Amino acid sequence: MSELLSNISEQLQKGKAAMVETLVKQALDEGIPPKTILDDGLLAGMSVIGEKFKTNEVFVPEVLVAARAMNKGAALLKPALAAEGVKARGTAVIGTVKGDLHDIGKNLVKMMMEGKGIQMIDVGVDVPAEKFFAAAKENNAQIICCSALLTTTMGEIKNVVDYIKGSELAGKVKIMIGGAPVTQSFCDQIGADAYTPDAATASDVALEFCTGG
Ligand code: B1M
Repeated sequence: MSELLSNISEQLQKGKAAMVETLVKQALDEGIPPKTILDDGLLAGMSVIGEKFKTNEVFVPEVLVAARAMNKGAALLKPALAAEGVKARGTAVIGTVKGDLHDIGKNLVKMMMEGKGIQMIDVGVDVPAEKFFAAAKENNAQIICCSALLTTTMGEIKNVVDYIKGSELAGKVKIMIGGAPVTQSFCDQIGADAYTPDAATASDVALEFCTGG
């Protein structure tokens, strides 16, 4: 990997958004293909952050600033990537379920998934099953991601699973679930496709679903 690309990765890990922007511009000026800048610079950096987050070497604030740097760099690459015909690796709808207004974890999951090159449709908080369904249908999403932070709203995840299973999207879209009170046994019980305990693991699993792994 070129020194410039590893520098982009390192600055991203430090959350230096302005520096990442400067370096991404420089890389484009030097004629490095946008896809290479994305894969070997930005995504490489986010992947390191994801691993460190899993092992508690970095925490939520570091992930948030790294993700902001990632978004700044990615925004510069977007027109060039579109011109090159580079498509997102997949599409996922994400939201916090009905009755629940917590969105910090949901936003982290979204950022980590964006860091894997997945297009994220964020439907916000307090989201009923019908809205998850409509957004997934409209955007041809492969995944619906439900977050819940309250024991009282966990049941709403089951409503989403039941609604999708009874809809035309049954078997076509995977349902991923998470949030502090959610567990693997709850996931098994309601028939969701995957539970993950943290944002980094969620992004790994989402990429597997998108790439058919
Ligand atoms: Co609320 N709140 N809150 N709160 N709040 C909790 C969750 C609570 C545990 C606090 C407590 O009592 N100790 C408690 C829930 C108790 C329970 O149900 N067992 C609680 C309560 C009761 C409430 C209210 C009812 C309080 C009240 O009004 N009486 C109220 C409910 C409002 C509503 O939602 N209808 C309420 C309100 C709020 C605030 C608005 C003040 C604020 C939310 C601000 C916001 O989100 N914009 C808030 C906060 C901040 C918290 C705590 C302090 C922090 C939550 C958080 O953001 N954690 C929380 C106590 C705590 O956890 N210490 C608490 C950090 C975040 C990164 O973690 O979201 O778990 P988390 O995400 C993790 C993983 O869970 C996972 O990835 C993330 C990290 O990698 N993950 C997923 C999350 N979603 C995923 C989805 C996936 C995969 C992984 O796949 C799709």
